[in-house]
Amino acid sequence: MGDHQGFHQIELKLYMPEKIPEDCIGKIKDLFASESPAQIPQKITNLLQLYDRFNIDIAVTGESGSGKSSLINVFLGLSPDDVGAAQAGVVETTMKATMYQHPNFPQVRLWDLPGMGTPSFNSKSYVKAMNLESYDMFIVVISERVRENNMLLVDTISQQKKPFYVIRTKIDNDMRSQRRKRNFSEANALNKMKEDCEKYLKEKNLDNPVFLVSAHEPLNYEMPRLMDTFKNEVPQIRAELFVSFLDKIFHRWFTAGYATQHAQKTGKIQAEDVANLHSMYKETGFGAVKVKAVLDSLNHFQLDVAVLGETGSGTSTLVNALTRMEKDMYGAASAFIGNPAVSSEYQGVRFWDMSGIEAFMTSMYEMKQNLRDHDFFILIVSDWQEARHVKLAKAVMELRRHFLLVQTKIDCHLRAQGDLCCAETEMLDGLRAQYTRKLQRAKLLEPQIFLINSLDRDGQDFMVLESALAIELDAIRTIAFAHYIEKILRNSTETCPSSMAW
Ligand SMILES: Nc1nc2c(ncn2[C@@H]2O[C@H](COP(=O)(O)OP(=O)(O)O)[C@@H](O)[C@H]2O)c(=O)[nH]1
Ligand SMILES: [Mg+2]
Repeated sequence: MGDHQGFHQIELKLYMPEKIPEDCIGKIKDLFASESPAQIPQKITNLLQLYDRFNIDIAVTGESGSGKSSLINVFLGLSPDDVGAAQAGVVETTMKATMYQHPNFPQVRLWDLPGMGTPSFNSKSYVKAMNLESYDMFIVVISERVRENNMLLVDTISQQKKPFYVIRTKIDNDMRSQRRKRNFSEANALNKMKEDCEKYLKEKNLDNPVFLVSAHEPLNYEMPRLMDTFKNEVPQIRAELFVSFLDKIFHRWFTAGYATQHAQKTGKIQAEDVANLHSMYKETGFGAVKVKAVLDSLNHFQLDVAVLGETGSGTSTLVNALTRMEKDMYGAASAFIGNPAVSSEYQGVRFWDMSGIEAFMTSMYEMKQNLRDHDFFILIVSDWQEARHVKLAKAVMELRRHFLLVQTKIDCHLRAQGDLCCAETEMLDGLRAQYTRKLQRAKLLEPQIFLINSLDRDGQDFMVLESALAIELDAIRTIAFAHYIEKILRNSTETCPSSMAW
C-alpha cells in the first residue's frame, strides 16, 4: 500500500466532478480547438446576450371553456385575481390571442388563444384564423373527453412537426363525479383516462406527452410533473429553435430572407439583433454548429455553491431547507463532503456542504485551491469566531467570488436575548449592525446578511435569503459558464494553470 512518508507535504485536493457532461466537453474541445481561450469569455457572453433576447412562442389552445386561461395562470404562478393573470371563466368575445410572459423565463411567451367551438369559429376556420404556423410549440387543452375538435387540432399541429403537450385538465371534477361509482379506485380511473387520450395519439403514430391535471389543485395529479417537464424541456426547445434560425440565416442563403422576415414579424427577434448576429458570425465565426455546442453545454451547466462555516453551525440543515429535502431523506445533505445536494428548486445548481474545511486546511493556498472551482459561497455563522470566519471570507474574496453571510439558529439567539425585552426587529437590526461592523473592521467587502432559522422557512429572513440567492445565482451563471469553457480550452491546449479570477 501507499507510502505515507511526507504526508504533510501532500496537498489535499477534494474531488469536484466536471460542470458539464463529458460529451459536451469533447465537442467544445473539438470545435473550439483553434480559438484563443482568453477571448472565449467575451465571445460567449456576447452570444448569450443576443440569445437572451430571442423569444419562443407557445400557443395554449383548445375549446372554449376547456380551462386554458386557468392553466396559463398556473404556469405564471398567479391566482385568477392577481394583476397580470389571465381572466378565467369569461365568455370569449375577442378573436385575438393574448400574450402572457413567463415571470421566470421572460423569453417564453404563452399565448392564450381564443377557444375553438365558439360561434365565431368552426373547426376548419379556426385552424386557419389562428395562424398556427407562427407558434413554436403547442399546449392542447382538453377537458371532460377527447372530442373531434381536439383531434383536428392535434392533426394540424403534428403536421407542422412542432412539439406539443396534450393536457387533460379539470381532473378534480372527473374524480369527484367518479368517486360515487362502486369499486372506485383513483389510480385505475386516472390510468383509464390517460389511456383514452393516448389511444388517439397512438392511432396517429404520435407519442407526445399527456398530462392529467387540475388547475384548481396544482399540487395534485400530474401538474407538478408537467411543470418540471416544462421547465426542463422549454429551454432546450428554445435553444434548438435559435440554432435552426442561425442555420437558416448564416448557412442557407435561399432561406435567409424568409426566416428573417418571419422571425421579425412574429417578434421573436428584433431587426437590430439580426444585424448583431450577422456581425457576431463575421467577427467570431460562431456559426450554427458552434452555437449549438455552447447552448447544449449551457443547458447542462452546473453552478457550484459551497456552504462554509464552523462544524455544527447548521450547514446541512440549511442545505436541506434550501433544496427542500427532509432530514434523513435519500439525497439529503450528509456530513460527507464529496456529495452535493441538488434540487428542482435550483435547477443546474449543486450545493456543497464544506463546513469545517478551514479546520483541516491549514494554509490559505490550500483552501483556495479547494474552493476555486466553486462559483458562489454561503458563509454560515452560528457563533461568530473572528479568526475562522474572517479567514473563510478572505479566501472567497481573494478568489474574487461573492458570498452571502447567513446567521443560522436565529431562534436560539432571540431566546437568549429575550431577557432584554426589546422587540424582535430591534434585536435583528442590532445583530445585523454588529456583523457589518465586524466585517468592516476586517476590511471585507460587505455581503448581504441574513438572519434565519433553517427549520422555519416562513420566519425572519429565510424567504428573503431564498430570493436573494436565486437572483445572485442567475446573475453569475453566464459569466461562470463562459469562464468554465475558457478553462476547458486552456486545459486542453496548455499545461499552465488557468486563470482563477472571473
Ligand atoms: N374544477 C375545475 N374547474 C376548472 C379547472 N380549470 C378551469 N376550470 C373552470 O372552468 C371554467 C373555464 O375555465 P377557463 O380557464 O376560463 O377556460 P378557457 O375558456 O379555456 O380559457 C372556469 O369556470 C374555471 O374556473 C380545473 O382544473 N378544475
Ligand atoms: Mg380563456
